[in-house]
Amino acid sequence: MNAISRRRFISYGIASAILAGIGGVSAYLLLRRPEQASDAGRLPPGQYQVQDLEVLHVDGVPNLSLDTWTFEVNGEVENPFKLDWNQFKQLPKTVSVSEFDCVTGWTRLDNRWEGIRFGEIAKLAHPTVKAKYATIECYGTPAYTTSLPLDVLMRDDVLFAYNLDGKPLEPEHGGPLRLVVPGKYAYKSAKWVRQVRFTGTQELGFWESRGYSNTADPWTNDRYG
Ligand SMILES: Nc1nc2c(c(=O)[nH]1)N[C@H]1C(S)=C(S)[C@@H](COP(=O)(O)O)O[C@H]1N2
Ligand SMILES: [Mo]
Repeated sequence: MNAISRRRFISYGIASAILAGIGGVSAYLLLRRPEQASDAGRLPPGQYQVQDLEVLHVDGVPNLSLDTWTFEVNGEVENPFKLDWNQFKQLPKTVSVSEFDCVTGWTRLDNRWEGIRFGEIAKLAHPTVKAKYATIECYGTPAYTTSLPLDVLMRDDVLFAYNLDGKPLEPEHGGPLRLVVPGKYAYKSAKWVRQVRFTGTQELGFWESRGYSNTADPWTNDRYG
């Protein structure tokens, strides 16, 4: 090795050592989570972080059997339909990681939902030109409802979810199937979904008709209607 190439060899060596150092530091920064301090900036205004979803609903957990469970789509659509559990599970599935913000103040970050996008359901149903919203109706007493504009429901991260963090959704969290609408307070994320009805005007859901915001955006602290 002559003097020049040795010098070049040494400076390459130093450069790669520096790059490896930077790589190591950024890997450390990335892997260091979860940590309260670094997660604080990820919480919407007025929210605090919880490690597990709380269990919150207005009445008892409905006792649902997959043998008799059905999922119905109707209203302002050209192709109303009804699926049983096996048919529903054959739709193209997807995974989406998102935060979950209850209007009472708690937020769980990084929920890994698996299910069927609302968009897949709309594709099968063919909404009419009049359709602008959908009302989600649930199993249970009272039959909980919520409604959202189709432009929100068509987002890629809006799912009818049956798995959470790799496990079948527990009945108290809406199993077998719940809606998940990231970026809206969780009263929009209806548990025990039974029916999707497309509508031309927006209906008021259970909490929305009791004073909670119909737009429900956690990032603007949009809690009350
Ligand atoms: N069917 C139904 N869905 C519901 C509710 C409810 O009372 N009934 N409560 C909503 C509210 S206010 C919240 S915060 C979340 C709570 O979901 P979790 O119990 O899985 O945490 O469910 C939402 N979906
Ligand atoms: Mo909530």
